Amino acid sequence: MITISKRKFKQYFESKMYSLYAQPINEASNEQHLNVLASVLKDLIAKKWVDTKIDTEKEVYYFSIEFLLGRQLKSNLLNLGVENSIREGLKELGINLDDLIQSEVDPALGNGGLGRLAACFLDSMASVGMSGHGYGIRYKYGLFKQKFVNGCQVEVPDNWLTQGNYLWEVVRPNKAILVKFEGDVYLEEHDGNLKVIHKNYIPVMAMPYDIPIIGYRNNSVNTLRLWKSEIPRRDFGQTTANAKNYSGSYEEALNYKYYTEEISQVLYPNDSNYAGRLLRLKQEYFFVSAGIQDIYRKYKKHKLNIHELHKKVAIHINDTHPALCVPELMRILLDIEGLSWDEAWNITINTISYTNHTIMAEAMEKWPVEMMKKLLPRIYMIVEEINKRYLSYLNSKYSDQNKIRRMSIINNGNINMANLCIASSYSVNGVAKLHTTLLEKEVLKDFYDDTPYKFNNKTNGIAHRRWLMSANPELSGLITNLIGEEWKTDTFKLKELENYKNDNHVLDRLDEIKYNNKVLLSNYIMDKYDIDVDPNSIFDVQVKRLHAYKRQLLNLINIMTLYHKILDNPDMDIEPRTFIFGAKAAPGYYLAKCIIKVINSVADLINNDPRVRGKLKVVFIENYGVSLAELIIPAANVSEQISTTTKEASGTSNMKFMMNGAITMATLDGANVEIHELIGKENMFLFGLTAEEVLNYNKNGGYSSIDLYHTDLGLKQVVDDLINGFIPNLGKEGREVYDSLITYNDEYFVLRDAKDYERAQRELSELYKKKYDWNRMSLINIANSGVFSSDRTIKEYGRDIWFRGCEINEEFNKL
Ligand code: GPV
Repeated sequence: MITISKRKFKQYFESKMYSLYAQPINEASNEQHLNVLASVLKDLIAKKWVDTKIDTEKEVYYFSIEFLLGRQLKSNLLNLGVENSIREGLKELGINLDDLIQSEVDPALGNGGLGRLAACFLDSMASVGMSGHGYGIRYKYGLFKQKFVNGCQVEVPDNWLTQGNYLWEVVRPNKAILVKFEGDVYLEEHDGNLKVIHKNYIPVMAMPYDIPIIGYRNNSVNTLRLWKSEIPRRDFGQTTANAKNYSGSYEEALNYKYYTEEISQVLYPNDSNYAGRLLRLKQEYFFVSAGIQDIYRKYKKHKLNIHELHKKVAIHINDTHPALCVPELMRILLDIEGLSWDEAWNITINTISYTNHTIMAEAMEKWPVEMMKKLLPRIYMIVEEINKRYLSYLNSKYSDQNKIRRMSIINNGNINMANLCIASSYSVNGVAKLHTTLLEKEVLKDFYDDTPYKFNNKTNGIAHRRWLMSANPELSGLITNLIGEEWKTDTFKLKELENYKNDNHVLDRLDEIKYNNKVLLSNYIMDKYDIDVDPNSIFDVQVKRLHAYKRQLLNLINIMTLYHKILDNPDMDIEPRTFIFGAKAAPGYYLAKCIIKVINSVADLINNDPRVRGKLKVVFIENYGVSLAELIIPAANVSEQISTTTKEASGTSNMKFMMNGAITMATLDGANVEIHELIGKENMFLFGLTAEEVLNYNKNGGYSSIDLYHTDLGLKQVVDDLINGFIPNLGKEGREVYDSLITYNDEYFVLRDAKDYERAQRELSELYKKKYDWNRMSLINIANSGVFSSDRTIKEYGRDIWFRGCEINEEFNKL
């Protein structure tokens, strides 16, 4: 927490404007105002942004290949507690703070849930006062921007660094690090000892760019350090004595420059899907090696005892993308510190912990041995040795060769990264109760049976400061009026809202706030798409990545069914609904792109049909991301969480919607199960196959979508619409979607769940007519959402994983 008076701030702002731009405030652009403001704030926190506390307490390093931060200005002001004085000060200088807030870039250095979770965790680590820092990549281009052209997704590069630098970053050239690729590895004798020598490697410089992560009103400022890859500068201090020689031709020099810069050029746009590209492996090793070397350097600077690294440092790997932390740490302990294998291994497995984020086979990273051997020769040697020792351990314990093969780190010429992580860490966690159970009982059963003590659950969470306090100020105000301020630092206090569940004034106010948020979203939709949506209609929202398992298609089929029903019975009494979608598809995911085209075509059909005017609207909002989520989620009445049961590890938008008072329409998948545990089936809408039923179909077969199609004529009608010209402007995309449902037997049970979904949607519609019942339900949802603050999640990580057995643990034991 810092304090600054309005008067002081104005002086500060003005002198900053002169020192940065040498011009008066009223001549500066919006962009310059924003730069000056960020610069003032960075000065104010500079003292607190200490480099390290490593010598006093254990530090956590969170490695993630994605960090989906969202805009920072508003949340920084909120966390610092200076929004009011700064807003007033700016106003007197003729500047509107909200304009600045809206004009900030939204750094899209992530795809979806996994990257956003990492950002929420940073916010919570700082806010609960934990010394926890992020390591990632400073991609030059983040996730593409999405445009629709004739209903199809078109990807536009996300050139977010238009000014060259990001508003909140500080570059630290004195802390650049050398990362080595390719080359040859030898054992050489030096003074009677064997040493590992790496020759002819390609040196790449990792340049750190630091972003401050400000805790909520508490003095903590942690760091997100993102690495940019560069050709080593001339004055780069670190030795490149054994490096490949690039003194040759001009062309060779250019190729080298390209090789280095390419690494941090662009974020891979896949979500929950492994593509196996060499450049991605380079990215993974690049940021891991830079981060591990950075930790090691800091550790040595503080003259700490290397034998106790695991007592001072916790390294967390966010899914398997940073799995090379394991061999990289081993490399340093073996080749630089000269420790024995056994000691190095003991330190490594007591330092590294791992989170698994999916059970889907196509997301599991498996790197070809040949690729890794060539790109990372020393690292591969270490992985091979880990595998050799792991296999001898397994062989001493088990005789079942199939089991041993399944658990092996290297198998069939591939390195199984999840297996490497599990074998090499002291903690493996899933991200929701059901997900963790599925890991233990199904996907990772062999490992769970072998080392059950490593496994634990950490149900995901969200930064309530961003997703409630900042995104929904009116609702936050109401909550504070009713129960006081304490919920802001202890979200379990939200439970006290239940005392008002029969207070009609409160329920009316809740209704009014939701309406106001819907008006804001309606205005956006009107400005952007010239579509007139009625804020009195039910806002039914599905926003998330486009993926077959998330079943946007199920939502669409229900919309089509409803559409036909209204056409058949024009006098039908239906609650007016606005269906809102937002979703990016991975550029190479053809079916997902076809689904986008189908939704857009159906939207066109319905929005232009006078027969359903005032009853149905469908809006697909382009370029869904963090900033749009902050506008959309507070305006939702209905939260669509309809993934095929067992497929969504957790989901986190389900939590954001709940906290903002939307009613959840859900399968019992991921964290929906825990929402249900909290509020019961009477406060949400459930449908669909159970986890057991899905597992049973997957194991024993017995599902035939075509049989269902022939027996359910309503369903047949909408499926046929995909290919019979009923939906205008739809070509091969309709056929592709049709085939996924019929020809390929509907892998995600869309048709199987369609009827039950329709039933649940009908019930929801009925409930909406009873205003107070609906708003009571909404209030109960908000009141029970406190457990989904990522502060709770992070405290659990601290207590059960990072600080387990440490003195500092006491602090995180107060749950
Ligand atoms: I693996 N997730 C993601 O966003 N990208 C990935 O590559 C992988 C997982 C998601 C899961 O799909 C969500 O269910 C989960 O809530 C989220 O990770 C955070 O754990």
